[in-house]
Amino acid sequence: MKLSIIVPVYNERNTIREILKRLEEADLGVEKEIIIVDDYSIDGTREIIKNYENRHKIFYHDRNCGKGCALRTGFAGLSGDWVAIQDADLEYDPNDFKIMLAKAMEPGVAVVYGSRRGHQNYFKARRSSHAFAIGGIFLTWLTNLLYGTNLTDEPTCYKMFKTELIKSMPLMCRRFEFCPEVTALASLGGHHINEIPISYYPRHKKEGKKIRWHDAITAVKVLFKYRFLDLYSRVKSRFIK
Ligand SMILES: Nc1nc2c(ncn2[C@@H]2O[C@H](COP(=O)(O)OP(=O)(O)O)[C@@H](O)[C@H]2O)c(=O)[nH]1
Ligand SMILES: [Mg+2]
Repeated sequence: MKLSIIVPVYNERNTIREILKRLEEADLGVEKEIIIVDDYSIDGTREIIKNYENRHKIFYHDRNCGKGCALRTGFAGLSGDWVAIQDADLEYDPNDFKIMLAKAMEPGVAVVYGSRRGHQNYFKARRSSHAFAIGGIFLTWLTNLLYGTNLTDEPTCYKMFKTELIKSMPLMCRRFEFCPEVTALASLGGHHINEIPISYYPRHKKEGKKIRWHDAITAVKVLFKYRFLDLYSRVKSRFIK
């Protein structure tokens, strides 16, 4: 069993060293492959990452394209049996991959999400704005409504997939709409999304958080788009011969 961990990075010079250290030190009980995708950072992050070239696989984009683009670059270049996503900030704890992997190893499982909902920090107002928490709850509710899922945290970064599943998905996302797109495609493909409780240490906009309210609107559009494309193709296959 080998786990590929993709780290999409854009202007994270304050946290990139620490998150790579935590990833390297995490004892997950399986072989790890760390893949860093630098999305044309211009704050000195790229120069820091260059020091890791002999230890990890690194891809450099020649223009800023978005987190979704960076993830797709990573998926194309991975060699593990499973893949996980690790943001380049310190909001998540790589040791939590271990409990997610335990679930991943159960027979028939292809998707595991780490859920932040039960963690004490999810609503911690001082560091994270409430808007992110409420936006996340709304997107999770909408996902459950449209896809009949029973999720507690859809927009979590900690998503883990069997490599053959993620490689089979026709992903088109460029920015943060990776989350709703991959959730929609997994559910429509009939895959149960397993959730495991994880920890969470939210950061504030001032500390570099880049996601914005309009990303939630894009997420809503993507959730509707895949639901209705699916309905349309079902109706078409039934009535239009
Ligand atoms: N590759 C890439 N990554 C990005 C971009 N914008 C943000 N990220 C990364 O995506 C991750 C999540 O960003 P963040 O603002 O913390 O949003 P979160 O999804 O709410 O945690 C971080 O690792 C960022 O460096 C981008 O344009 N390109
Ligand atoms: Mg983050």
